[in-house]
Amino acid sequence: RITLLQLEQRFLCFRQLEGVWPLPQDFTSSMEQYPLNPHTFHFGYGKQSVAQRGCSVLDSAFKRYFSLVFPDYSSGSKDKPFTAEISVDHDHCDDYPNEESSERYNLSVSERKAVLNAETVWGAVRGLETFSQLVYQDDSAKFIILMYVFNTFSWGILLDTSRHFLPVQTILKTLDAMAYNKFNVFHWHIVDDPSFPYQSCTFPNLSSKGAFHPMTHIYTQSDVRRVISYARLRGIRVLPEFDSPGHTSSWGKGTSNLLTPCYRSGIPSGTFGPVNPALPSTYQFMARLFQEVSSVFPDSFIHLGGDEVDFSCWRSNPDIRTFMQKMGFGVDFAKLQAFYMESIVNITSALKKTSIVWQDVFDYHKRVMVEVWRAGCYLCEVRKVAKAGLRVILASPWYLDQPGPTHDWARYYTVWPLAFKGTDKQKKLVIGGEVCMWGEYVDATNLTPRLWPRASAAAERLWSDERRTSNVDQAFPRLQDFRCKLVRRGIQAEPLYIGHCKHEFQ
Ligand code: CP6
Repeated sequence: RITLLQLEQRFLCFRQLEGVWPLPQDFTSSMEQYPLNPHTFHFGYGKQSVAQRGCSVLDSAFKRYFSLVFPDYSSGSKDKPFTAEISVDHDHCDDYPNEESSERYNLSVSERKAVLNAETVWGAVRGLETFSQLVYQDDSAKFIILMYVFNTFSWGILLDTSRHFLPVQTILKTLDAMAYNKFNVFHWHIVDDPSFPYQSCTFPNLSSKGAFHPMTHIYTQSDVRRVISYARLRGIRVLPEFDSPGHTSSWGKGTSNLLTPCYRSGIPSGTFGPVNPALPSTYQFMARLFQEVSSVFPDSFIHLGGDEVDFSCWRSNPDIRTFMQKMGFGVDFAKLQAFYMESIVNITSALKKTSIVWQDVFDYHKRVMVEVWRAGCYLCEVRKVAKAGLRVILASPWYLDQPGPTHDWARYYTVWPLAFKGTDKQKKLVIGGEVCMWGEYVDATNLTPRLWPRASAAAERLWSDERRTSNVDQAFPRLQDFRCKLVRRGIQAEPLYIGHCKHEFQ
């Protein structure tokens, strides 16, 4: 191991810009290098900044990034020959990030001073991440000078906490890694068929009966608040999904009359299907549940699922068939499904939330934001949704849950979400991409290496200018390097290929 003194000398320089992942949209760099010393370094607010000391988002980001830049030191100095001065135009210190939050920033570094200007604190957090990646840790360093940065798309990562419970610590760790990769949405697929870990105030039986364990495998209200506030400080939105009417088996354990009883040979078989769309009590239940969910999760978006509804149980049930006759649906179960989803969308709209649904719903209901997940010609689907004037999120090319060789990263890197025929206005409707980590084969033991650095490949695709970042061979050494940085920061990202990390020698 090297001594502290040697370490200090190593922290001395900003590294070349190509060491930043995902690559900024626009930048220039000079050949200069500037020394940094943990004893004389300081993050501070610029004089013209609207936010000043006491701003929760920036105060805590300064602390985090100080330890990321100087891993073995805990605080800055009184005597400040090098200041990183951060200024923002708006004070959103107590807000949550939302779809309009600007993440633009402008960072310039010169001798004795770095200046980071952003419209919002969220942009400043992104800029601090870049700054931390510019600090060099050994001698072949070069320089960096000036850059302008903004993101192309936004969006994020889906974690599934129903197939396997993920401890809160695991979620927080993933939020750290997301911030390092500049992902800005955590799509929390919190409940599904196998278990219902969300502890509801209104319906406590949902988790006490539907979770894998009623005490240890649940997310309490305080767990959820902790996740939301941890994400907020990193500029990450938390978007909950309560998927229905399919994928709801676990909901049946703590409720009565919510799921459809399936029939065999004219009598109830004892098994249950999707949510029962024929009973008024179903909609009363959903209204109360979504009322709670929309106050617990501050984000204005809510994911309603709507995918993979199996009609066979509905078809077997005589009460459902009678209801369909009464409603004039005949034997068209898609109409029944549309009636159900419309009612749920109405409930969430009344709560002033913007609904997102899986692409299945778009086939019969063309009014809300759509997430495309099916394989095949996913750009055909993106184009259809955009043509209908609806916003769209693309997930199909970034299914990372299945085990696969890490060199799959190149497949995730060479995705072109806008490569469909359409107008500029239609392309603007593609608001983001999402990496889906479904939970069938994933729990806390393997989540991190399965996610990183493969999700990093998607991160650069979704953040950076595609003209500058289309070459896999050029990206490879940068991604290898970034993966080492993740490992150094305590994220157990798996290796891309043969090689070693520089920090292993320290
Ligand atoms: N769970 C839920 C899943 C999937 C979906 N919804 C899924 C289906 C097929 C594949 C991967 C995931 N596991 N609720 C579809 C959106 Cl290949």
